[in-house]
Amino acid sequence: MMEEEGSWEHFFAVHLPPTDFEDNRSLLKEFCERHDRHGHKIVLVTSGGTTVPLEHNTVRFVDNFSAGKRGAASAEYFLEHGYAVIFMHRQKSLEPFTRHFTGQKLLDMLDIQERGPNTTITVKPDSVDVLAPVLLRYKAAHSAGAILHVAFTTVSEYFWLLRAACESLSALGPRAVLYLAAAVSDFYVPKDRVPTHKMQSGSGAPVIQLHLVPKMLAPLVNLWMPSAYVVSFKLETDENLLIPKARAALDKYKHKMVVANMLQTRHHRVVLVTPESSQEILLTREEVHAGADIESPLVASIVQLHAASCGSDVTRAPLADCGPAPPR
Ligand code: 9Z3
Repeated sequence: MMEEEGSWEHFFAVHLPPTDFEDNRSLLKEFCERHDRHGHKIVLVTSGGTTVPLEHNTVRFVDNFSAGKRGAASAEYFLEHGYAVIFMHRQKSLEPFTRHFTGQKLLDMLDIQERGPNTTITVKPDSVDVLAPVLLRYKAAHSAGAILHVAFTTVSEYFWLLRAACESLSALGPRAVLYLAAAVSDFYVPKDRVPTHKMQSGSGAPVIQLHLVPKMLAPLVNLWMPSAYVVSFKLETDENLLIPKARAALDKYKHKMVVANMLQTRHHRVVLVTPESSQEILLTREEVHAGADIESPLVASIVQLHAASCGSDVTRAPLADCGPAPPR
């Protein structure tokens, strides 16, 4: 069958799966089957930006701003609410738990007593209060096998993983939540227009034409995950477009919710747009100053709406009952 150019079917027909795809597919399958057997809820959290390679042997690529804070923080809050989490993230973007100790923060918390072969490293007393709660939550999540990390870099790797995750998650029906916080490129260079080798400046200034990425939300909602609780995100830089575009996406794809946010204020203001309502979540200046995460009230609201949409008996067993952690 010849797929129409620009369609999602054509995208998958033209772009080969990533080299580690089968490994990730098996991990996703095992994770979903294990949690499904226990009647758990699973959320797929996508996080970070995708790249668009400009050469097959990639030296240069188009990227975007996303640091992955939204996804990494949200994954932690979903775990607290008893969800198993598939954390599908851009390689090297922020990750749950370690996000608290980026840059020099971790090393600043440590002391070293140099005594040759008996050298010891200890956590500074005033840092134990910061490190201990995060470490406890990290250990609990991993020993319960409650979180699975899978990583992508390019937009095509993202789509292959997304479809594989949906394939394994669909068995959970309404117990599955999709929380699509990754900043996925809207534009890309189709495979057959990408040169094999590094572009040479001697050939003059390149003219690069970007094409539209197919809208994967359509097959995702209609074909891959018709019973799941699907939450997409809408990012804008013009406030006037924000809510109208979020509503337009809901009307078009008929999923459960769009979380609307502005680039500049995304870490202290979001608007939850559903077919029935709009709810703004705002952090105060003091909360922002104290390091509060907006993802805490955001995830709490989504968890409540998810429970209401699929009945309160969706979780039959606590997460701790769920087998050993898969190897990372
Ligand atoms: C978001 O809107 C996320 O909230 C952010 C989080 C990417 C802004 P950070 O990673 O930022 O914490 O730095 N994600 C979706 C953005 C997006 O690309 N949406 C597209 C659109 O708005 C496709 S649905 O059209």
